[in-house]
Amino acid sequence: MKYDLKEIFGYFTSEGTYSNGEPYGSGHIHDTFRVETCEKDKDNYILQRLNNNIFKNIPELQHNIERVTIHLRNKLQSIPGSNIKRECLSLIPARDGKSWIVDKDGNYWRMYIFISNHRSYNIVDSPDKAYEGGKAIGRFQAMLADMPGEPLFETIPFFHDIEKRLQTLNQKITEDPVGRAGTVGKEIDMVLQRAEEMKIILKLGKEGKIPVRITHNDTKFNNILLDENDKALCVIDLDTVMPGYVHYDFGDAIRTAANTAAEDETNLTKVNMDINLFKAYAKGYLSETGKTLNDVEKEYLAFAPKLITYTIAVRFLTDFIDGDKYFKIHHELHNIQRARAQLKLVMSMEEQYDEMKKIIRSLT
Ligand code: ADP
Ligand code: GN1
Ligand code: MG
Repeated sequence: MKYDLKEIFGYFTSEGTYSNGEPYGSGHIHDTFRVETCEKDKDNYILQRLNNNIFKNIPELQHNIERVTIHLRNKLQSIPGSNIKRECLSLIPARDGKSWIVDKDGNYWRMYIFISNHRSYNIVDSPDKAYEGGKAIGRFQAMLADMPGEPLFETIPFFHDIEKRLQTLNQKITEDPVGRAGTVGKEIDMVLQRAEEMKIILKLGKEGKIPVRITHNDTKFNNILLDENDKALCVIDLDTVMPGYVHYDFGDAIRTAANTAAEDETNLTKVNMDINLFKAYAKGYLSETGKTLNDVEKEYLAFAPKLITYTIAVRFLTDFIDGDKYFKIHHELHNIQRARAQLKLVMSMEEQYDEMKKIIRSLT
């Protein structure tokens, strides 16, 4: 093990004694470990080495998460029967009172209570699970709608700004730092052909037709934990909770909840959007938010999955051309494989777009 997890665990004010720590989950950004404690009646923990290459301001990032989790906890406290330790992330303070530490090598770490008996899915195989995911994100947005205070810090500026993402792609194609741009001409063409239509959400925002709300911005299905009965439990991975449009959360959730295959599937015939999973997620989501969204927000919900799937394809493609500096990869072609699968998913959504619009209309 590269890190002395026991020593790092010791910097935090945990209950229970360190027993062992192992890499955990399939996130693309941080190094995540599950720490088990010796005592059966004490919590286990998630210890994360934060990616401060991507998140440039860890104190502000952590401050956001502190504010968000305090607010969520207050809300949950007023709901009878809620289990705060499982329905909301709990940051564990370090011995100096901060919610993160810097180790002797300059690594940033934070610790959460491990949410016990959860289920996490990279691929969703039933409408019931998709529905529960929709409810979880809808409720999350609804609970944060009245968070007091200043707007949240933008942990990654222009995170879902497709105009900026396309500019970066073009810049990397020109620089071609590792000589890969020539090998992905087909994917670049597929992206450029669709560039104009993807700018509509930004345009609606600039015109004031859709409001900026507090959104999660990384609603990949494995960031939504379900309980042992596959019911909505907890939304995790709060690093990108910041001002945004609801379309970003809806789109990213559909990208993952309604994909019939893995995000990086190489057999592209397996990659499709399942319309029943789409419908179920939308139903769950709108059951919590239907009353608060305005008409324009609703009208463009069906468009959102195309936008976000396209945006993530652009980001994977850009990272491939840039020499894999951003996302964790497991082999040399991983990012281009991911980009291809996401582009195939965009095409599947395009084919079913009329049906998607009909479904949203029927639910709103
Ligand atoms: P990344 O940004 O790298 O995706 P996450 O914060 O999503 O990091 O954590 C990675 C994975 O660790 C999650 O997908 C989930 O499986 C698991 N995880 C994170 N926090 C918790 C928690 N408090 N309890 C249980 N599992 C967690
Ligand atoms: C990353 O952190 P994780 O693995 O849940 C990324 C998302 C992408 C996703 C693609 C901060 O999500 O934006 O959609 O990978 N998170 C960040 O799988 O960039
Ligand atoms: Mg994650």
